Amino acid sequence: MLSKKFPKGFLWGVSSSAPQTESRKNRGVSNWDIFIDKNPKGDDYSNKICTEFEERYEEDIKLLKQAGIKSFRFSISWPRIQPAYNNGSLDKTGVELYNKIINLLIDNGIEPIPTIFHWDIPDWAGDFRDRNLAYRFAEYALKVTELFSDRVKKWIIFNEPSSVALLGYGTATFAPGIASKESMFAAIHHVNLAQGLAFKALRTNLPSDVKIGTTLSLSRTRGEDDSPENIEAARKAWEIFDAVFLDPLYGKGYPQDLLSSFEAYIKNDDMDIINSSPDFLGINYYCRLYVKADSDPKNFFGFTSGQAPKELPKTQSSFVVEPDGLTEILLYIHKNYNSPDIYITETGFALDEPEASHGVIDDSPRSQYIYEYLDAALEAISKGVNLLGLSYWAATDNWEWTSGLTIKFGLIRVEKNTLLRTPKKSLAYYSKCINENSAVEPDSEIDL
Ligand code: GCO
Repeated sequence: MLSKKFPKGFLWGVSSSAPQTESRKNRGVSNWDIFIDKNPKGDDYSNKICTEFEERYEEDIKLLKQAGIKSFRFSISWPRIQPAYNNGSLDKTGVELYNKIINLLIDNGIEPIPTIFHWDIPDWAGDFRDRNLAYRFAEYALKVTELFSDRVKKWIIFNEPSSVALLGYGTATFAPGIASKESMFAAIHHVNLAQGLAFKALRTNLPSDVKIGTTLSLSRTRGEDDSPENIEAARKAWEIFDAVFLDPLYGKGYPQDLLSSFEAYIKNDDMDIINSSPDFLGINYYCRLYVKADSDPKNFFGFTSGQAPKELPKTQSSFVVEPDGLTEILLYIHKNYNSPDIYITETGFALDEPEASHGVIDDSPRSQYIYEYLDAALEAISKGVNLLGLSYWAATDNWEWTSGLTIKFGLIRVEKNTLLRTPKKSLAYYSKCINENSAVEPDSEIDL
């Protein structure tokens, strides 16, 4: 019987991001503002307000403190820190906001773990088809980390380069809304280069006690059935969604059969720059990616999304509940990428929740799912994986990109219009796990 106990010092956290929680007030225009405003779908899908975290962070941090949360992974908004290039100078008001957030977290015994880039690019900086954006990003990353590295000891350079490059430039699903094979391969290489340049700049200039990592969205891919064409589709999906980011980061270069698609973009010592072997790897895991072959010549991926096993519980987002996939990816990374230190920087469940009744939001399925994923993480740890922490996505309900405010991941409810915060039952459950440093059986009595 596996112990339900996590190792001593396991870092329990919650995650969020600036573009999904901060309003547009007092910051520069971002690529996502432009993308959303091109095709407005009403207030439920607008990022104009989000949760006004930039004005209400004290209230949120107080709730995290009360719950015993040990770390808070948030992101710093590039458009807020550099609303215009201004010879590289930073906006004082924007800097002061993060100064206050970091200080308040530390004063409350919560470790700040900032993500430098969570997809929001100031409109003056361009987009990842342009190699120069990689250098602009690295210059910004160094300036912003030098400001706070006296107090911040873990930095996450990127959040999910795959989502940025594939969904932004390959499928037009995300900002800037491009669907082009050439643009996608250019963007993949340039986000890798941006990340590598930032790693080198931070490693050279930050204090030696600062740990530098980055976060990839990772899961082992599967065909929707075991037919040869769908097994091949899964191999292709692993290469383009995972390996083209993971392998160069760990010095393995691009997958051989995709190399020709990158040749136009690789220059000089790019691959040495990209090879960064981070101090820790952040993994965002929700569920496996299921695909099926697609021979349509217009689909340059060669596969399309497939059906997940029908017996898996569905959530309000496109993710199913699949804990064994978490164990699988953790063991795979451990075995194939030099047993790195790992933090799960995101895992979470969007639910169609009931309204509050007598001040309680009963999102019990979320507690059950958290328990199952904690159990899956414990299995990986028992097999030797250096899993050092887990951050639930998300601290509060927030703006879920093109799904807007309609999808709720949070441990804390944020009411539309009033922005009133209400802790959900799952926050009390997560708090109990933290307090016992264990995967607690969710049906045990939980004080609210
Ligand atoms: C991502 C992003 C988050 C999402 C979360 C839920 O992983 O896509 O980091 O911004 O909101 O994953 O989809």
